[in-house]
Amino acid sequence: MILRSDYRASDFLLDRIELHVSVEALTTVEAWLHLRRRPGADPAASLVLDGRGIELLSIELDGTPIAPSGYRIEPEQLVVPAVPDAFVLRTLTRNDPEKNTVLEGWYRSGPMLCTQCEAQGFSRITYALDRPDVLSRFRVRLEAETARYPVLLANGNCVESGDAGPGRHYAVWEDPHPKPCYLFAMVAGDLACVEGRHRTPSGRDVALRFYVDRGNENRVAHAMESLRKAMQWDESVYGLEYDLDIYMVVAARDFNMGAMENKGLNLFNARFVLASPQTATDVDYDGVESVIAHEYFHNWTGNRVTCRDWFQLSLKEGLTVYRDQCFSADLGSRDVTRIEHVRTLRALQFPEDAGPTAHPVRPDAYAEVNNLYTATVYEKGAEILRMLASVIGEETFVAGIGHYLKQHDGTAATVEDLLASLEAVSGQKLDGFRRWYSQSGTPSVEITDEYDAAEGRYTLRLRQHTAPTHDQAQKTVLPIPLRFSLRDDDGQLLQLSPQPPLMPRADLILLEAAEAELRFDNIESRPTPAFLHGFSAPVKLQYAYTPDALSALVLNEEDGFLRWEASQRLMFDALFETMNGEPGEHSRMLLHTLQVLAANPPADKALLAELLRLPAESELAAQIEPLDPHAVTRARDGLRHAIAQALTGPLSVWAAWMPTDLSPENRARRSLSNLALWYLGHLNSARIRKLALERAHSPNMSLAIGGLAALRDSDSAEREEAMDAFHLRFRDEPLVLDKWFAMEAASARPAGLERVTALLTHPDFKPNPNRTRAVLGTFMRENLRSFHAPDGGGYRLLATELAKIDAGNPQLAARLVEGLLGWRRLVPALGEHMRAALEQLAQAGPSRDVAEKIGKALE
Ligand code: B3K
Ligand code: ZN
Repeated sequence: MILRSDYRASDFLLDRIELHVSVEALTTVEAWLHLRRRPGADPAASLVLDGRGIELLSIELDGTPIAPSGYRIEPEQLVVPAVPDAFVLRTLTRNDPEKNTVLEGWYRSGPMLCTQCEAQGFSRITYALDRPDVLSRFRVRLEAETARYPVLLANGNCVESGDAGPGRHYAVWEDPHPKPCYLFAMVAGDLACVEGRHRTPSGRDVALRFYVDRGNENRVAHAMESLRKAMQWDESVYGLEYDLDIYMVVAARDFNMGAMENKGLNLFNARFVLASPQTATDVDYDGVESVIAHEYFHNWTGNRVTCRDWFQLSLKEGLTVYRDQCFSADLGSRDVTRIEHVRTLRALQFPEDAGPTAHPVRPDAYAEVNNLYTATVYEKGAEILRMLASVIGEETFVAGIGHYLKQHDGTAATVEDLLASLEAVSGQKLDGFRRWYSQSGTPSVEITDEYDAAEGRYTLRLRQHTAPTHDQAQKTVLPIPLRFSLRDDDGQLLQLSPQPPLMPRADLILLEAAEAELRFDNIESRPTPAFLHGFSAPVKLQYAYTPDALSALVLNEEDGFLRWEASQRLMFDALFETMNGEPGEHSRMLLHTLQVLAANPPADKALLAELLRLPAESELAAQIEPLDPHAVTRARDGLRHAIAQALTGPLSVWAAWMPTDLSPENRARRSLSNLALWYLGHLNSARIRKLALERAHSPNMSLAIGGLAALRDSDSAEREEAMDAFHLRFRDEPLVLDKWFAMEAASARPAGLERVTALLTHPDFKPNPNRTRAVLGTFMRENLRSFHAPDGGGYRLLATELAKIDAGNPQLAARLVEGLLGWRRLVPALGEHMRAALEQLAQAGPSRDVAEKIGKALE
C-alpha cells in the first residue's frame, strides 16, 4: 500500500533528460539523466530509479561504466549507491513494444508505436524518477525506418531531422517547458496529418496538427473546430494562452481510456477525434468536443501546474473536468449539459461512494496507482469546485485560479495550494471545503418545512447526514450550498432578504452545521419551495414534494435542471409504485404531467427530450437498493409502454422528424425524435417497425442508431434486417462496428448469454479496449436481464473473460471488474452468485489492479 502520509520529496532532482530512441525489432533507449542531490536531502541516500519490464544493457556515471557490483536491479527499481551530488547517469535499455499488451509505456497501435506514461508508464521506457514532482527538460532523438514510420513526434518543437543511414531517418524534439515524465510522449508511425492554425490574442500563430490513420483525414474537422473553440474559451474566460508553437493530437486505435494530455502532443482514443455525420452520433460529437477541450485545458491545469503526488490527482482532474463542463455549458444548452453531468455523477460516482471502493476525492492510500482514476476524483472533484465557485462567485473563482496558476507555475502543487489561492483572492475562509476532499460518502440533506398562518411565518428545518462508508466509519459535517427559491400561490418568486451566515444570498442557503433552521416572516400564504437549483451540491436531497408540486416543477419551473429532477422523481415514484403493486396515483400523475408537457413543450427540444426520457436501467440500478434487477426492468418496460400509449399522438409527430444537418436545433430535434421512436417501439406496431427500419438505413449516424435502438429488443424481421444491413455497411469501420457490437450486447432479447458469447467469438470481434468495452462493458451495464441471469451465468461469463483480459491488460480488466463489485446491493439470491464469481476471479491470480478492487469488495 502507498500512503499519502508517507510522502517525501525526492532525494534527487532531474533537471534534464536526453533520450536517443532507436526503433528496430526491439526499441533501444539511450538516456542521459542530469541528476543532482536535492538541497537538504540525505547526503548518503542512494539513487533509486524506477524501471519496469525493461532490460538494462549498460550503465555509466559521468562517462565511466559502473561495474555490476556498483548497482542493483530490483523488480521495479535500479539502485545506485554512493553517487556524487551532481552527475550524469547514462543508461542503455531495451524494450519490446510489440509485446506490450498493457498499453502503458511504449506500445504498438495499428500503424504506429506510441506512448502512454501517466501514471507511471515512463519507467517502462527507461529508468527514471517516475513521480510527478520531479520536473525535467526533455530532448529526444527518435530514429526509425523511414518507409514504415515516416512520422516521428515528441513533445515541444522539432529542432532537427534528417537521414540516419540506409532506409532510416530521425527527428530531434525539444520541449522548453520542464515537465514530469508522465507528460512525456513520442510517436513513430505511418499517419496522415491534417493541419489547421490558431492565432492567440497576443498574436502568436499556433500550428494545430491532427495525426490520424490514412483515409480518416475527412473526419477531423469537428475535432479541429472543437480545439479552436477550447483555445478561444480559455483565452477569453481564464485569460490563458497556449505556450508552444505546435499543438499535436494523435488518434490511436488502441487506448485504455479517453485521451492523454501530454505536453504539446496529446494522444487520443480515436473515438474522441474522428467524427463525420455518417459515422458519429450527436452524442459522439459532444464527446469529441469535451474530451478535446479537457485535454487542452490540462495544458494549464495539470501541465504548467502539476500534482505533487498522485493523491492530489483531483487537483488537476477535478479542476479540468470543472473547466470542461463550464466550456460545454457555455457552448451548448446550459440546462441539458448540467443534466447530463448530474446523470453521470449519479450513475457512476454515487454508487462508488456507497460501495466497497469508496474513497475521498483526495484518497489516503492505494495499491495500484491506476485505480485512482475514479469518478470520485474526477466528477466529485469537479463538484467541489463548482460549490466553491457558487459560494465565492464565479468571477472570483476564475481570479483565484489565475492566482494559483501564477503562484505555482512550473511546479507541482497540492490541493491546499489551490484552496489557499481561492481564500487569498476571495478573502473567505474555506476550511470546510477541505473536508469535502478528505471525507468519502454522499451526504443526505433532509428538509422539512412548516407554515404558521396566524404568524405569517414560514420555517425551513435542514439536517445533514453522511452515512458511514466502506473506508470511513466516522463522518463530520460539510458546508453544503443549497440554492433554493420560494414561490407564492400565483407561482411568483418571493423576494427574500439574505440572512447571513446561514443564508448569505437571497437564493442560497449555506448549511454548515448538522442542523439549521431558517425563518421567513410576513409570508401571506404557504409558499412552494424548490431546492438544489442547477444541482448546487452533490448530495441526496430529501424533501417531501407532493406529486402536484413535482408536476408543477416539471411544467413551470425556470431552472431546467429542477424541471428534469422533478420529472425524474415522478418517474422513480411511478416505478416504485409498479414494482410494489399496481400503477396508481404516481403513475397517473406522471402520465398526466407528460401529456400536459407534450401539449405545451418548451422551446428547447433537447430539454424536452430529457424531461420525457426514462432513467436508463443502469441509472435505476445505481439508485435502488436492495436491487432486484428483474423487477426494475419489468417496471421500466411497463412504464415505457404506458408512456408510449398515453402520448402516442405527440410521439408519432416527433418520431416522423428525420433532420440530418448538424445545427443545434436539428440535433435537439433528433434527440427528441429518437426518443419518441424508442417509446413507440414498444407498441408492437408494424408501422413503427417500418419507420425504425427506414431510419436505421439513414446516412445520418444519430438517426441510424435511433432506428436500431427502437428495434433493439424486438424479435422481428425488421430488427434482423436493420442489424444485418448495419453490420454489412460498417464492417470495415472499427469505431462504427463497435456500435453494432454494443447494440447486440445490450439487447434484452432472450438467450442473451448465448448471444454475448457468440459476439466474443464473432469473426469480426478483433479485441482491443474499445471493442471489449463495447461488448462486455455494455453487457454488464446495459443488459440487466442477461447480466443478472438468475443462475449467475452472466457474472461467471464476465469473470471468465476478465481473467483472460487481466493477463494482458490489467487496466482494462480493472475497469470492467467494477460490474462485479456491488454484490452486497443485490437481492441475496443474485448477490451470492456475484460474490462467487468474484471469488472465482480472485483465485485466478489477478493483477494488482484487479486484486485491489476485488479485495475491497470481498472484505
Ligand atoms: N490524465 C489522463 C488519464 C490518465 C489515466 C492513467 N491511467 C486523461 C485525462 O484525465 O485527461
Ligand atoms: Zn484529465
